[in-house]
Amino acid sequence: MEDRLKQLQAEALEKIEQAEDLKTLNDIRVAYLGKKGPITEVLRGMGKLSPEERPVIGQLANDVRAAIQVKLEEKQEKLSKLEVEQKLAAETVDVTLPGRPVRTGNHHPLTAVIEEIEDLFIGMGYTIAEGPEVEKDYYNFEALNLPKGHPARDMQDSFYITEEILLRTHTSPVQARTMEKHEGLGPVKIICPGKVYRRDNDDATHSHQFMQIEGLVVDENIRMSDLKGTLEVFAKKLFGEDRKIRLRPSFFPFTEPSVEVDVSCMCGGDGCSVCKHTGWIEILGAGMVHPNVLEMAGFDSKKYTGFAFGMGPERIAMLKYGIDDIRHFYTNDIRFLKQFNRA
Ligand code: 2NL
Repeated sequence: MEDRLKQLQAEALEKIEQAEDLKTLNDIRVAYLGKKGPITEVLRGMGKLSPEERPVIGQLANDVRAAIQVKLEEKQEKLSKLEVEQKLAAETVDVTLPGRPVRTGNHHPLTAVIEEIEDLFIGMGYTIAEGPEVEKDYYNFEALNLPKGHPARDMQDSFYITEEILLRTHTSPVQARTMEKHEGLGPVKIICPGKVYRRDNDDATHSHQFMQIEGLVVDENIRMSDLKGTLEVFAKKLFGEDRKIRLRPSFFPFTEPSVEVDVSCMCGGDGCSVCKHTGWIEILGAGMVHPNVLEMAGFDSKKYTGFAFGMGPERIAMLKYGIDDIRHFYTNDIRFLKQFNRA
């Protein structure tokens, strides 16, 4: 029995020495020291021994158990440490690596330009007005001094829903509706941004769907000089304080007189491809609201006068950012869109 115990001790210590992980170590503990283990078995069989042998074997069995226990604890500590070290080595983080950049979105360049223009006019006391894209012939044409059969209608061919309902060809119907709501009482001072539609063939500078921003001021004593001063402030704020504007006579059915408005080119008049060597770039159309338009909207044209202007944000954005094809705004190429990240 003595030999058996010594053999068990040697065997257990050897296995413990060779254990490579905590699970194996626990298996060894259960196998040798557990209730069904060989040492417990030896102790149970003590009754069969002679009284002289009993204390000797008892002592030895306890010593063997203690020796195995001590060895187990030593090895467990070693393996635990090793496990932590391996874990740390595997999870090493290089804190000096640069972080991943945070990806942020940005406004569409058209939205950015429209909002910039809106803010500029809000700063001059205007409010923003919006209206339907599916519009009545009356508000899109008739109320703007374009009766049925008027030749100027040909320039703004639309998409028709019915004979009397169409997709608006400009944002002017929003202004006509707003004036009507005022019931002949000024002042009206609004900016109307929105989507408009025209039957047209798409190319680098034309689109059947595009954006427009129109402005309208109606009050007593509104004069051409008010229009000119307003547009001068607008052009300088949008393109730079060193820019000038110039008005050329033009025609629109809803304004009289009508003007075409140019901003001086950034080339300073030396001549470049943007201004086609003229030193001037056309940016919008404008004029004094036609008395017929005021009267149809319920204003007394002897008491009230007004000015109005209209521009295309696509064209403004193309000039501001040097974009060469209007279709870039609608085709959603992320490489194009990402370039217009405002600070
Ligand atoms: C252009 C020209 C213009 C207007 C729009 C307007 C609206 C009302 C009354 C009178 Cl309700 N006028 N709008 C006036 C002149 C020019 O737009 O070239 N737009 C892109």
